[in-house]
Amino acid sequence: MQKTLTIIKPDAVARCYAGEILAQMEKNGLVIKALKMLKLSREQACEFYIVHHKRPFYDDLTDYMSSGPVIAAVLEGDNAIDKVRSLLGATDPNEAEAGTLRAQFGQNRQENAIHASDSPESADFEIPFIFSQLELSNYEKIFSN
Ligand code: 3AN
Repeated sequence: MQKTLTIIKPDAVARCYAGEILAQMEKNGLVIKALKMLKLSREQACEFYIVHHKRPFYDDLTDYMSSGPVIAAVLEGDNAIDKVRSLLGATDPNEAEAGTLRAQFGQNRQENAIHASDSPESADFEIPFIFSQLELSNYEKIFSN
């Protein structure tokens, strides 16, 4: 079992696609282990995307990711990181395979509906960046009662 972080981005939350996106994740065998809505500050978005700080789109990306509420989830499943990445499809929704989440719900290369960790190292950085230890242990606590 592997965990990954996914963030439903501001455009997809504003356009009311969050429920449908999470439903498709669940239908594909992923289990929601933690979930919340939050608004990233500009500084938090910059830190979250620090690996991209030299890319030309970094300022636009961090402005956009801090522009409105997002919904973050920790998803668990067999091979969850690669599985979620293939459900997402290519970065550019116009290049994403039909049926992928970005092809269905993304608008353009930046407003592409969903973020997901791209490696175990990214997941190890991203999950505790967004969720506290307490939030991460809630699922086990709730189901053990
Ligand atoms: P992915 O999210 O598919 O792994 P990355 O890691 O290359 O893509 O880029 C991170 C985020 O930066 C993307 N999800 C997208 O929102 C944005 N992005 C990537 N490439 C571009 C681009 N050429 N122009 C604007 N935004 C981009």
